Amino acid sequence: MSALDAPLIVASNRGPVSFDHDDRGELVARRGSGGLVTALVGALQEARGVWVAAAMSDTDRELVAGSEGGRVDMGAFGSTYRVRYLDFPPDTYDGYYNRISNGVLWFAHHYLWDTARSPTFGQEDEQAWADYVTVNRAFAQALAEEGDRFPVPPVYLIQDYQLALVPRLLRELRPTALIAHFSHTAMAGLTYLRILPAKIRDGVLRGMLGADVLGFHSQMWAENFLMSARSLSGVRVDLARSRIATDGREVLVRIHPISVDVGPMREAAASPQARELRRELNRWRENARLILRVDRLELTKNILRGFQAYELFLRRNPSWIGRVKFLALLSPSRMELPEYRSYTEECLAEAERINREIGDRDWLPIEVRVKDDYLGAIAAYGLYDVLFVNPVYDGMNLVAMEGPLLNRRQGVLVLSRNAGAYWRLGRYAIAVNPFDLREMADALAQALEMPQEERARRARGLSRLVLSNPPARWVRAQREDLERVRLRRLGRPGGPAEPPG
Ligand code: GDG
Repeated sequence: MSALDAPLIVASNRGPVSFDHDDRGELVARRGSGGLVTALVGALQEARGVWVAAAMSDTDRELVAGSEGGRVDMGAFGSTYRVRYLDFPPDTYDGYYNRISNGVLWFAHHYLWDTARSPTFGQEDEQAWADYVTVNRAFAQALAEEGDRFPVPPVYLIQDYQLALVPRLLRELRPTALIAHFSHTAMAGLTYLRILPAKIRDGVLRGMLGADVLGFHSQMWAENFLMSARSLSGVRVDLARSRIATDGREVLVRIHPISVDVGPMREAAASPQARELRRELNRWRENARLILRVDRLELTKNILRGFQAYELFLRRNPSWIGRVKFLALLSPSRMELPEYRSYTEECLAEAERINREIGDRDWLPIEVRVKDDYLGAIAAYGLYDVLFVNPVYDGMNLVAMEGPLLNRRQGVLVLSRNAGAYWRLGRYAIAVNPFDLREMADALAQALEMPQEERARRARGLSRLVLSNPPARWVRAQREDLERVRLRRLGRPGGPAEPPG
């Protein structure tokens, strides 16, 4: 059966829905937002597939306890796919998720360490790595079992850095399986990855190489992976064709930028609650122009330098004092990690200092709102004059895509060159080096002072580019890659036409 129509099995750390009890005690399923969930759930519905994920909440765990093998049929919630939950002891999950995934791999892929002082690897990391391997192995085992339940071989779409070992572990269990792995994050270059203990570095790279297809959001990350793979023994890398030969197999390295789902976002933006939120924001902004940022409170998002760049902009362009406001909508994230707690404090203190030094009784230059408020973000997208997206490194960055779709003021996008989104949207944005305060300050000035016609041209270009890549295409492209692999294995090269690049 063609990989385009084969049953679909998805694996990710977090599942597509979160279960909860409503006021009457009934179980309800809430679907996650974002292009990834939309694209994959759409494809799973069509294929009546399975999504394998870790149980997160107590309600997830209740479901696991009351179900056969952790399998939840989403039919009861109006969907046609199944979720299989894996339940891990808290200590094991902590080692796998907080310590290795978020504390080591996330830091490595986004160049987050201050290398004069950190990291130092020791005994504790050995245990945490063992936990990471245990969880990845359990995922691989569950995926193999789920695959066996279909009458024909499925295709596997494995998501992200938390499950980097799954392709290899699944390959060991099912040598002919069709496996794609997608990295939503940035991918660091080889010299930086060499910070990692060899066991972790090689484990991750060889783990990923168990797949047939490795997907990335941008060329920067794909190239970094190819160069790192070249350092492994027994691996041959064809840079020009973006292919890797290993273990008698071929691995394709592909670029498939994800997108956002415009329909539900526009619906949410048109809701009475969003309208009310916009009215409130308009009252708050008064006649000032609005610079907006929307981020998880996350080290990679470069919030601190963002405030400092804005301060520099105000100091160098005093005519803007009192005429512009910077709204930072920040949703709390990973507060289990000390680095995130102290970063949050630093960001808040810096905003306060700037307000104290530059603001006065009638005008404060920065407003920071720290809360989980997706609708608030959707509402604010409508109103910005400048959307400031300056991550130090970012796999893609969905905010850079969502803003232009919902904005009503022909707002300008200021975008870091180190965001995957730059690879797609860069020509219509003002590009910045996220470490260079001066360049970011100048970009803010340029954005605020840009002539109307130029703003309109860029805003049109951005929304056209985003709309031209619906989320379903992202899944389809990965299936097409797997179909090429399947045909090649059968000795029948060809299949879906290969896209350029
Ligand atoms: C990874 C990669 C890659 C905003 N406020 C709230 C909220 N949002 C939504 C936004 C947007 C999403 O969260 C954040 O998008 P990012 O792209 O910044 O995502 P990351 O979390 O860093 O995720 C990233 C992405 O995967 C997809 O492949 O683009 O590079 O790092 O949709 O509108 N969501 C909730 N509460 C809020 O207050 N729940």
